Amino acid sequence: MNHDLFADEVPCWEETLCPGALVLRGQALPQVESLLAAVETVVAAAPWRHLITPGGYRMSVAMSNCGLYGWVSDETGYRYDAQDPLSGRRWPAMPEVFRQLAREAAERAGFKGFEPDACLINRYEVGARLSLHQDKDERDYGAPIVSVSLGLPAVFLFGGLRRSDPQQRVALAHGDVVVWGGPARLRYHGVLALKAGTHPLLGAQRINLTFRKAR
Ligand code: MD6
Ligand code: FE
Repeated sequence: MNHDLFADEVPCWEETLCPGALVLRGQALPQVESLLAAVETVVAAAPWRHLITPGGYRMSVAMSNCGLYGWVSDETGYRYDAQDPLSGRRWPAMPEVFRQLAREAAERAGFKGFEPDACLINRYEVGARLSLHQDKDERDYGAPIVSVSLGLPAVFLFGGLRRSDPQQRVALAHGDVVVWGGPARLRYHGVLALKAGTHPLLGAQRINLTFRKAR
């Protein structure tokens, strides 16, 4: 752990999970109000929905997207799509405050020049979870993923390159940012069922923004 008091951006704790994966504790805190306002704007145009997995299950996490591409799932599989299947229109543009935060966090983790073209927005209500998976629908694994946690805390499961590898449990709190790339890019990960609680800004939910370079 390294207390980064002298960086010229936000002072925050950096925790390395493994080579290529870093938690930036509190990195998003200064922008929280604009981030939440931007989430509202996005979901006004592309409302929360529970996607269906290729196996036919309804996901407990509700999702939306912004940017050039959105991550979607249906009976035919997972994919990035330039259109919101609910409206047939393009996804809302990526808010500048999103893009800036993603770039700064990536740079801080050693990935300079990150240009996300997709932001998946996840909403967890109490009991919602995300089972162990790899992020592998993107074309270029050279770009990292940047993940921002807002609202109620959650336990992030962080495994290895095989599904059966042991997992670390990482508590992610409001304002924490995880950057994930290089040798860690294809590690399995998931989120345990959200525990009941009330966050002062978000109430009984957790919102996660994950930025990717999809194409
Ligand atoms: C979440 N995050 O935290 C879900 N993927 O709600 C992810 O699936 C994820 O946080 C890749 C890298 C970081 C992540
Ligand atoms: Fe993921």
